[in-house]
Amino acid sequence: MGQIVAGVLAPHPPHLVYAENPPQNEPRSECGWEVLRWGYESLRESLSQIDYDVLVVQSPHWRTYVGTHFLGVPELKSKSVDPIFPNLFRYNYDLKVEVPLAEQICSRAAELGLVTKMMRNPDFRVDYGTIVSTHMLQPGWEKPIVGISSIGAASYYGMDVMQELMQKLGQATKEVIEASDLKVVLVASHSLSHRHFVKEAEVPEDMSREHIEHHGQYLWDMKMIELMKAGDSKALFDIIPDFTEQTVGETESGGLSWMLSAMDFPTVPAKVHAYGTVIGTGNAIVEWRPKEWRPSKLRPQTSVPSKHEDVSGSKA
Ligand code: 2X7
Ligand code: FE2
Repeated sequence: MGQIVAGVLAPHPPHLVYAENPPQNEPRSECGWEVLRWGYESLRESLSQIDYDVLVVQSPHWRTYVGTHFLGVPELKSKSVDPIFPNLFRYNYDLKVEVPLAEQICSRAAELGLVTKMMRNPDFRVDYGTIVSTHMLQPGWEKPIVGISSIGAASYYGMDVMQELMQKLGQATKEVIEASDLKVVLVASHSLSHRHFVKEAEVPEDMSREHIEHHGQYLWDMKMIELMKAGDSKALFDIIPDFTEQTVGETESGGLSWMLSAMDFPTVPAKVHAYGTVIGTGNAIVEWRPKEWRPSKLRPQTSVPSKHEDVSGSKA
């Protein structure tokens, strides 16, 4: 019987791949963002202890405006260049897609009322969000992926509409995986708070320049992490619209909402492998094992950050 064996929050700043100097990426770095890279190392070690067949990755940087799209070509090979940071990320990828699983999630989501579409263009350029998260999880690209786009519903309609859509997409994902014979790791590829610097340091990996862009967004990130560690997924899901508004959160893409829904709102505590900033954004590397970990004794505080709660007027 198929199963979601883990869900991970796996942020995709291209800086992390740049700092690792893998053979696939052209630019070279001296160092950088070690806490996050070591967090990915710890997550890889953890995932290496479980048996899984496929990574299902949802990315904010494959933005579709009409419906949710799914990669529908068995092999995709090209160069991915980050449009904002071409100096850091020019990555040659060669990946495999688990098309039948993608097709089934696509159909089931449509039955539940979502607009969906399979992407069949063999020359399609895969976005850097999908590539960075997948690379950091498995630099050797051993397992195939299912790639899911992020619909622009949060900006078209609002976060509440997005939450509803992601709840349904999560339900479709869960039903299809459980009816399959596959063991799956879900990947929500995004940062948490997303206010960022508008000027890059002369040496991008100069860590004396790296810090959170705004203290208020840091407090919101900590609130989210506290709920993850407490295993309170329902409260976490409910706070996502406010979090997104206050921190210009990349949660706007729906990845975390989709993943929590697909995991049926786990009450087990999540394991936080790392938290760190990249050009001022907040990034957490987090793992849920829906079935294995015991419920947390940690109780979250009920209030959201108070002293610095309103960060909406800040300079981002
Ligand atoms: O896409 C990103 C991101 N989410 C965070 C930080 C830096 C760059 O790119
Ligand atoms: Fe991003």
